[in-house]
Amino acid sequence: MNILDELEWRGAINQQTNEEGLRNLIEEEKIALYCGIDPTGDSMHVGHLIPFMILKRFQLQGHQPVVLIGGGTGSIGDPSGRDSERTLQSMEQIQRNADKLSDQMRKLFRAGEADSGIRLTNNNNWLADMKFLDFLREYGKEFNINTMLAKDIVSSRLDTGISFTEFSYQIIQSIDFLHLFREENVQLQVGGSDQWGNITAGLDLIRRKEGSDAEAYGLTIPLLLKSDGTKFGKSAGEAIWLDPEKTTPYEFYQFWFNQDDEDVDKYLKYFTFLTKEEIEELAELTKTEPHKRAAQKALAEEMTRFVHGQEALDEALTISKALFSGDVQNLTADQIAMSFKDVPSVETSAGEWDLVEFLVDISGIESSRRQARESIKNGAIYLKGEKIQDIDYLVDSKDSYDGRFILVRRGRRRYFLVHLI
Ligand code: 545
Repeated sequence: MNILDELEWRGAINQQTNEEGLRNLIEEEKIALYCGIDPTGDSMHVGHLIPFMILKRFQLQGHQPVVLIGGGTGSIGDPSGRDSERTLQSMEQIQRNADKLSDQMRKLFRAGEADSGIRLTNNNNWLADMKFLDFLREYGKEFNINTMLAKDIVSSRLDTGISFTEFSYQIIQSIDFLHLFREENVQLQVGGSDQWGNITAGLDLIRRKEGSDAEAYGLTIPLLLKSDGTKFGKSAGEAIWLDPEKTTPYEFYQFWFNQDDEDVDKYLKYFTFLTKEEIEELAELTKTEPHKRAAQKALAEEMTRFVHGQEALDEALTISKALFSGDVQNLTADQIAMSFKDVPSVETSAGEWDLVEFLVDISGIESSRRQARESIKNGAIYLKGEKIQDIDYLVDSKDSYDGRFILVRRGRRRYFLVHLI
């Protein structure tokens, strides 16, 4: 299947600047394409992943992907999709974030390995030393204020206000596209639908500088919504991060595994590299034997393997199995150590506590005594797999595994580990 037809089938195209032009170009030759990310945070979450997976899909068809880390643009911050001005971050913070994001990208795309071919670049390289008068003479002159004001990114902020700094953001992202077009032969920029204004601004700049027949294109992907209309990518209000320190591989696995039947087919198309045939087969299984959750299992396995690797996936599967059987009483201390090494944990010296104290002060599982008492009464607290509803219960080494760990469960599947030292 042609890459654009494939993206269409996967539901991964929102808007294109010139569908026919891009189609013809791709039929004739292999192209270079890019997507950028600003180091305004220290990790991607699952929502950021999609455009980069599209780069990967192009790569699998022989095209050349370029991942741009926005060390320069990130020092300003994209106003897209925000209703208020950002606070500037320190250059040191941005640099730290950029390093982390670069590592994440390298890991994801196995940069450096023979088959990867992904190029990483940082726009700080060409933006940082640009002189202000050069900026105004070379680029500012090409931008029409009325056009800039009409972009959603800016027009949506005219009521609440936007600084000259954030207003200028679209110019610097445009300079990137022009730079990569000139220096790396990049002819396509991909991004989320919030990037449409920045991408088209870049195309305008390329045409003004390189002539109206310069061949460059833009493609955006749709904002992903769940079938219930809420935003995709959060679990219990928390973002699902790619950084294993922020979202453990086990939690990551569970996030995908817990998707609804209504959504799972869409996500398999959108996120995985499974083929059309494989995905259609899984969709059929969701209809005929939904209780087996074969599609969710495939989705969770594919995604965990892609982001964290096979070993982390195996670990997540081991933990899931133990937790779903509920049979944690019979696990050994060593098995607990292995299976629960990814769940939140604290250390404390051995002792004897009343349950409320244990939940609030020792483990920090509950944020207040009132909340702790409520959880206990509601039957949400389990020690070593057993529900404890006695407010006066005394917690001590009898509740532990070999005096080494106390395993607490809160609600259906939140586990915590207290290490006794
Ligand atoms: C900068 C310079 C360029 C090209 C692109 C950029 C970045 C772009 C932007 N993108 C978003 C982003 O989020 C911050 C992540 C923090 C870890 O702001 N101006 O950097 C997101 N992007 C991925 C998708 C997006 C977008 O990285 O495009 O739509 C989210 O899905 O919001 O030359």
